[in-house]
Amino acid sequence: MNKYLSISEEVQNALNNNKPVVALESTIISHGMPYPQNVETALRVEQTIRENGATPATIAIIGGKLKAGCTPEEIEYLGKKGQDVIKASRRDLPVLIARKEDGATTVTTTMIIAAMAGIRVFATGGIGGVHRGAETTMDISADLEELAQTPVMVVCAGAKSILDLGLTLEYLETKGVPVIGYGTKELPAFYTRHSGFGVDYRIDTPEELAQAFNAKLQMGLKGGMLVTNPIPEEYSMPAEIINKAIDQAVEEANRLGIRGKQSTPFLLAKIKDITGGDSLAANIQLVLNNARLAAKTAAAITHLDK
Ligand code: PSU
Ligand code: MN
Repeated sequence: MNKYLSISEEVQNALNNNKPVVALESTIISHGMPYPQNVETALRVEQTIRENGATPATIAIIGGKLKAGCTPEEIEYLGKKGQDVIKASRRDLPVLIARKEDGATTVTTTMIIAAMAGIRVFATGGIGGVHRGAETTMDISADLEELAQTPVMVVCAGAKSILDLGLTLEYLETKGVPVIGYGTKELPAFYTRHSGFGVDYRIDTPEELAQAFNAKLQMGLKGGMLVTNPIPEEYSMPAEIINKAIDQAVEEANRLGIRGKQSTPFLLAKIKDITGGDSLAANIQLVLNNARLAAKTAAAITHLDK
């Protein structure tokens, strides 16, 4: 095992005994939600994974260690420090590790560390993608490249229209990443169940998700799989309200010249302010919903292995 990786005892025990484990990211804690809702949500998500029969492994970089399994104290620390923690993508790992710094892991780095630890399923809210206007800014999230090369299943609620959803799907197609709709043939748009874009396949059970992912691994096809799970109807937001808020946030980001890694955190915070917190409430619910599906799917994968 590489000397930079530190797997918690609980997670290591689960892995040794072929018990289901679900990875969770830490940028959603530090940069994706405000304190203290970020910490409350992170702990609730861990609890939900336990209730559904799996072991949670919140992933982060602490003091230069790649942690698979954070303690509640470490989650509180990351949540309180918020945007002062470095948002760590693939390119940030070498220097952060050499300097023994802290880092909040994005979808990209959470996948990298999960794969190093032997964890195959990861639950989050939304992934990064091709940003609107990427034809001139070239702002395309490293998350898409990671999905193309690292063998982890990512369960999310689709992508937000802060991104160009059509271009994001095209990119994933080029890179050979299967995009699955859970119980739907339409790509969910995070806060709402509908985007107007189709996905490759509809799958209705955790067992079939497990079989498809297992087939990919066994064939030796590199890369992960993206499972898009629509927000439950009762928590979804009215499309006109959320789309207006997103357009307004994107306009403001352009006006202020926000770019690069600041872009996604800025937009998320702006949308929350414009919607008076309604988007945060929806965000929390969709993450819990993804945690449930990921836990069941991780369990189904361990049954296939036997
Ligand atoms: N989308 C969300 N919440 C988040 C993120 C995206 O709804 O917290 C975070 C994730 O960590 C994701 C990252 O991997 O933003 C993407 O950032 P960028 O667009 O800079 O690649
Ligand atoms: Mn970017």
